[in-house]
Amino acid sequence: MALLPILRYPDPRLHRKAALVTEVDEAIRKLISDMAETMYEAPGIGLAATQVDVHKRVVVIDVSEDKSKLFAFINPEILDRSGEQVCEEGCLSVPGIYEKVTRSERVKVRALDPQGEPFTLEVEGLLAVCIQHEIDHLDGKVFVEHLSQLKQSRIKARLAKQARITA
Ligand code: GNR
Ligand code: NI
Repeated sequence: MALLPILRYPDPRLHRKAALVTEVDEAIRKLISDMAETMYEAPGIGLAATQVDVHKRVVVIDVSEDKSKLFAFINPEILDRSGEQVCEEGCLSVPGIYEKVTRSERVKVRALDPQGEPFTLEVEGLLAVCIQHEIDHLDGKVFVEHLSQLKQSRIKARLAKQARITA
């Protein structure tokens, strides 16, 4: 197990598009276990490989209260979506910033599990928000890019100021 450093917005590496995993092997299982440890330690409810500078389509999520329901998604795809919900989102790559984002209320996801077996899952609520947020990361998109240009510039200014204070 290992803790992995998390990239911070506006790092250009957060905008890379992650590649499909072609073989689910020990290296991918090790990545999943390191990502889970990093997510729990942060703490966060999800983490995409892009955020730890690994540009492969791998996501971990645990939205349970007691951190007992870990999901791993390899090559996740949204097959179907319906409804709308607004959730105040945060991101481990954009620390201290919370903004409302509108996303689908329900999504049907297909992915491979850590054994390389395909599965589909229908989810709603926070788990659905989180899967959409993580798949965006794999496509090089950070949640603030759902906001207006004005909000994005304000967030960049706020983060730059924070960075000067903590430097
Ligand atoms: O920890 C996280 N919390 C969160 C809250 C609302 C909507 C999405 C998220 S995901 C975030 C962890 C993260 O940055 N995942 O990429
Ligand atoms: Ni995020």
